[in-house]
Amino acid sequence: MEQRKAEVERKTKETDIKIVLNIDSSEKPVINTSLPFFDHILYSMAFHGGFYLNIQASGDIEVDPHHLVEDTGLVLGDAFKAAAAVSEKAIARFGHFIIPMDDSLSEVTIDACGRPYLVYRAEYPQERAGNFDIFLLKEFLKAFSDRAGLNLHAECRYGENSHHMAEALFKAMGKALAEAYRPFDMVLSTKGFLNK
Ligand SMILES: [Mn+2]
Repeated sequence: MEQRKAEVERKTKETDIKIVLNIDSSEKPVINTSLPFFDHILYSMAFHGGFYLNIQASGDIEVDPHHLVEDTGLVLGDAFKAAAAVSEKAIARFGHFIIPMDDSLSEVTIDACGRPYLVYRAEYPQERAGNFDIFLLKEFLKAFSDRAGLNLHAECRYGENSHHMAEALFKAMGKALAEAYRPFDMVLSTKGFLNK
């Protein structure tokens, strides 16, 4: 099977983002968003998902990191869509993982069906991880699921530490993505096709 790779660039007045994704390579990820905690969890996601991800992102974070975080989600969603389209082969479609991290337990369930829908549940005890506004993760997940065409259920079930909760969530997302995009021998739809 041809490797499912994509390179997507998006430049606006607010942000400049370049992402290279290879679903079929476990080469070490390289993440530079200028937001250290965001880098940390995106790295964990790709590393544990076993896919190659290179993100080079910059933007008007002095205004508010909101633009950068949301736009990174948009471009990553586009990258998954484009990379998956490289191969005609069907995918497993569903992925589910629950990951603990000390006090925290987080869960991600994915249907890579082409129809976006996000359910996100997280009650973080601290508003920040490092100096990162933890509430921005919702913007990322929404943008990502919209553009990748994922039904994404992301839930931090419980935890005492926002860093652990988010990190466990992104590890679970990496593993669930890897499972959902695993090549599969038949198209898993009773309609006979998926518009991935
Ligand atoms: Mn950590």
